[in-house]
Amino acid sequence: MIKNINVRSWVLKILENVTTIEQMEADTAKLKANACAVCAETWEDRNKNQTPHCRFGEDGICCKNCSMGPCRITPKASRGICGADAHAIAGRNYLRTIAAGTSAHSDHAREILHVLLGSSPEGNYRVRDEQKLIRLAQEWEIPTEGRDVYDIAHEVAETGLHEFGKIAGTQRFIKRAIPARQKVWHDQGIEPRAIDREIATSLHMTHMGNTADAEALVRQGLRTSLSNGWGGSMLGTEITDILFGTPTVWNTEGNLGVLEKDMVNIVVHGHDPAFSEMVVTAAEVKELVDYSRSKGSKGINVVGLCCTANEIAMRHGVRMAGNFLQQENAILTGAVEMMCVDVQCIFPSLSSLSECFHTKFVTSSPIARIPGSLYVEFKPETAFEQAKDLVRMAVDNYQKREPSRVFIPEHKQTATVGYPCEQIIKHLDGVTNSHVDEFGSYRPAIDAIKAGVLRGAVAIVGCNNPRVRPDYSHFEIMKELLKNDILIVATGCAAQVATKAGLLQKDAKYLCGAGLRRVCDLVNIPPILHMGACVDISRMMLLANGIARDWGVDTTQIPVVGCAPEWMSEKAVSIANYVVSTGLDVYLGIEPQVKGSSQMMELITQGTRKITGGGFIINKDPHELVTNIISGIEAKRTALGI
Ligand code: NFS
Ligand code: SF4
Repeated sequence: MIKNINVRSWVLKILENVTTIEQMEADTAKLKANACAVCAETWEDRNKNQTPHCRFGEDGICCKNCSMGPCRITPKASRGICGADAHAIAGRNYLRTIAAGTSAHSDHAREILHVLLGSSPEGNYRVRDEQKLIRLAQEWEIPTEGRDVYDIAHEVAETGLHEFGKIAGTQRFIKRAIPARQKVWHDQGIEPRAIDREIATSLHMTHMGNTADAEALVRQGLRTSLSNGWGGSMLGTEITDILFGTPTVWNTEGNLGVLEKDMVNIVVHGHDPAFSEMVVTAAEVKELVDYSRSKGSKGINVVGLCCTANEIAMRHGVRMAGNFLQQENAILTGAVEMMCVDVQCIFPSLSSLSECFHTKFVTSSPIARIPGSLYVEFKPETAFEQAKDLVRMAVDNYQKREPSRVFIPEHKQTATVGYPCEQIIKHLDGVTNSHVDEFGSYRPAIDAIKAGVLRGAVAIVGCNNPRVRPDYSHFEIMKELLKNDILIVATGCAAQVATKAGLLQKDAKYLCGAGLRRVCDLVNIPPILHMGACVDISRMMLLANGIARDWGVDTTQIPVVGCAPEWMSEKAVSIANYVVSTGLDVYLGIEPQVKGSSQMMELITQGTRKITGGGFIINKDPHELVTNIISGIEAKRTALGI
């Protein structure tokens, strides 16, 4: 009884401590006033101008794949000029989306592989996780005995780069999957070959005059997505860990309140940690910190945005300023001296918005050139010097800050982050004497699921999106799952919603059902495990695979599902497809743009189940979606007889 009263008072305390969506929205509204004061336009204004959206685009039934078109499917015109129907057009558009998403994640991995290829003991980039390097070399049968670490690193990098264009064979990482999954992929003809080949094949198939069969397009989509999830993204994650260290648990903070009134604020935004890691290191150089003090500031404050934030939070505890739809808000605080971006999810609007303030907007990659930005092409050989120059430039800019325009919202939350598979296993090992093999074991978690203490797990991933109330769906779904004893693993901008709300604190266990709360206590974890950036959804695939392996069942049987309540990018479509290919159901809060084809809708919600065992469940209402998730998890439990 006494215990219950304690729990209740803790629940009240944590509820008081949670930052609500309304509070986040109030901050955004105040920042919007800052925008109006300088006549700046934000995504809210542009969203209004774009609404209602073009229905043909929304339904996926506009084709501009040749210059006889564009063709649109209407009640009067059921086919394009070449005869392609709604199913062919929607299917082709969908496959192109997957190919683009795959290319983004995989090209990011390629860049990181080149950095590893150029790494050296005296250079800017070194091997930080030797153990992981050796393990990967052994997995790939690269000799390691008596060899120099950098010789091994360079051969691993070359071997990784061959995954993009290999002449024959399939992705090396698919051998990591349990045999049952490998068999599904083989039997269904969706084993991923060279990454670039799957992307090129997708573009070829969707060229005018090629595949018009929706199912064939969906199958190639699964295959291409697998070359991402069990290819490019997995490479990105592994090589990043080798170069910058496998993430460990850190206490950090998140939301715009991490910007400091009296410090030089530098925001790093994007995805490729090769750039942001250097900026973080440069900002710690004593000479530059002293220089910043000589300019009247209290020091240099580097914070992250979007997936870059996740990468550096998990490796250095660097604080996170926010997620996707907060990128303009960061500049609107008037307190950002410099925003440095690399690739992906960067609004081109940041450049004109920065001009309304003193902010320097720096682009660094030939992949993401934006007019009006200061372009400093980042090169691994000169990276550290370039980063120091940028930090110095940011310091010089501090005195140009206009104090009357500064508004830093006070909200920020503490967060415990950094749970890659290695950390999850380490924490589970801490509570059990069960047999643990070389790669560790998920058996304690499985036992908790079998006993019903934990009902299952949900991977909540993806962006936020103006199509719905930003962050709201994430927040509502997370709270409800926790109450229902369902553990959450999160990445990307979804993980940052949890950060901002305060749900990544260990005390968030008081919002959980009694079972999950006990697990959090025993294992000493928060109820939402931050697993990293979106490329790290490959970690989630290994997690699901490991659970299935230790359970002795196929991935499609375990009570683990994916959920992307507010996804927006092409990358997200590729991810959703490789999660489905891995056998898991994916719950979506935003409809994929294929509604104009009944065949495509049937294929993505039902058809893929016959191919991989997984499929999409789509529901625009977050409360209904979470009910769908819970019943989906319970149905998996029933089928397993637990
Ligand atoms: Ni993911 Fe990262 Fe965020 Fe969405 Fe963009 S930052 S790779 S795509 S918006 S979660
Ligand atoms: Fe129209 Fe066919 Fe050309 Fe597409 S490929 S634009 S449907 S003619």
